[in-house]
Amino acid sequence: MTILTHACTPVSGQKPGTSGLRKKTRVFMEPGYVECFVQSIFNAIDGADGKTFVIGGDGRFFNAEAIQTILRMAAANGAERAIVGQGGLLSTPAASHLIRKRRAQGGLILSASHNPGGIDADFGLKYNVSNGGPAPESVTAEIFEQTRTIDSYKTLDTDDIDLGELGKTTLGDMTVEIVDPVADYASLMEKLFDFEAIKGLFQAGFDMRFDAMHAVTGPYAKAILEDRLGAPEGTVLNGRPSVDFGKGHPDPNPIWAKPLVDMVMAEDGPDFAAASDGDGDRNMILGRGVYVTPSDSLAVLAANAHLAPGYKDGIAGVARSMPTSRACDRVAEAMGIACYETPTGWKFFGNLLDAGKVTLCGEESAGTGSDHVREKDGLWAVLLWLNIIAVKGQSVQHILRDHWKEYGRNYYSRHDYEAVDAEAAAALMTALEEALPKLPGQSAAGLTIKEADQFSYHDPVDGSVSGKQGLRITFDGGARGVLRLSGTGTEGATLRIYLERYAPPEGDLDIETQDALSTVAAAVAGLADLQKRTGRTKPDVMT
Ligand code: VG1
Ligand code: CO
Repeated sequence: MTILTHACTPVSGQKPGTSGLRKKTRVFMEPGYVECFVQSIFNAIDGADGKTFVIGGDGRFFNAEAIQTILRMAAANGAERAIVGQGGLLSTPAASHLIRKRRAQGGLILSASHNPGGIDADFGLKYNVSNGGPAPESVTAEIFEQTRTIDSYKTLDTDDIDLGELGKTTLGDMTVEIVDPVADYASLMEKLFDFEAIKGLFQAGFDMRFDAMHAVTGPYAKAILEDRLGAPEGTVLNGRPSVDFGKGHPDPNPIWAKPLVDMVMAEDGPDFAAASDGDGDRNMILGRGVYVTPSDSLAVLAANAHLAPGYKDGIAGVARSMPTSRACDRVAEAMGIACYETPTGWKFFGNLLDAGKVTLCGEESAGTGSDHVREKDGLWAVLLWLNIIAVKGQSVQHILRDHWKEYGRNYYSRHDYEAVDAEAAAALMTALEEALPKLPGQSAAGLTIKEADQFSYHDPVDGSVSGKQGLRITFDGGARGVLRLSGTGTEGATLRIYLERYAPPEGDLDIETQDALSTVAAAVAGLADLQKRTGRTKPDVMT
């Protein structure tokens, strides 16, 4: 087998964002593009020689082709073994688990997550390290450095291998193992949760729908919910992964999963509904007549995790991304455990999880997870909810209301302004950042500003500092607005405004969310000069 060395030109803008590199699919399809980025990854980690990598993706358009390229390059770079999900499929949490279980040095995960798929949509590639989690900033910075100087990549002159056939083959001197993408993950779930109790729930007629959104969790959800837990066939909707996710956005929120939300809001709707995203790391939780915000979900799970066998000894601590509502802080306080606030992106939870400082983590963007892997995990969250429902014998609505009555309610919403002119968005952020020191004491939309700062994170484990992670404005009375620019978009800039307001247990717990937050929204829009700077009067997406 000949190892070929091809020239490649450094391509600017290959900067990994919140979660790996995301670009339009056609950009990834440009000759040499994937190659240049993958070689940069190998160079950044001191080569691939003798290493084992886990490789898989969410099945979107170009997934299989990119995997063939990566395999040839891994072999040419001296890797010893590649463990690949059958058909090129691996959900992000399942890939994280495989890296850990097989003690691989790393993993290459192909996904643009909740972004649409297809030749005119989005593609992504992310490198995960040996703890199973997304590469920390030190590694992504080195990858970025490499992309700017790289001038050649190594590959093999070989045919594609059959990704559909389970078992071992070789590619050059590298062993390629094609594995069942579901089996190990399903066994892990069986260890964490009381499958007998959940089975009992379904036997008693508990009615659930899981919307896999034509994405990667279909096979996982069918194997676990329908085959192992005995939920009736038809529980899993849109369960066959498709390259363009049925032309939808595989984003589990009330906008993109509206049919599911409508179903569960109906009087005769199912008891419980859930959805996951393109790569299976996000989750949305609903009960009949009620949508659980991801921030509330994290708080409820933290308060009740001990009801599941995998967490029966309690949890060490919780962590949430900064813009996530502070609902879980109240639970942590009551439990006497620590609550950490990290920047947006799962990579910041890795150190806390590795050090045993936290057991559960979550983000407002529909991400929840625990120390069982080093990624957020959609189906895990669904199973933990099912386990809690089975033990408590209560509906989602009941559990959520009891939670608010005990801890109070953090009204919460995120407003996204998409495809904003990138310069205008950057200018808005700079102007507001410069104004921050003058804000305390001023009033906006009738609210008095208490504090205002730019969030900077000091990692308590490795001491690293990550600056410029979002602008925070808190108001007297505890309301809060946070602004940051998305690091996962592929068109212009996406401005995210996160709004929160707290109502104590004895306060009004039944206000419509957007009504509850309208004053905070107006205050933030005014302070940011939103309309003038972006030309927008209302958000594109409110979740
Ligand atoms: C978004 C979310 C963030 C999440 C990231 C990756 O990032 O806000 O919470 O970790 O997506 O999720 P940003 O920079 O666009 O706000 V996924 O499901 O794409 O791996
Ligand atoms: Co995702």
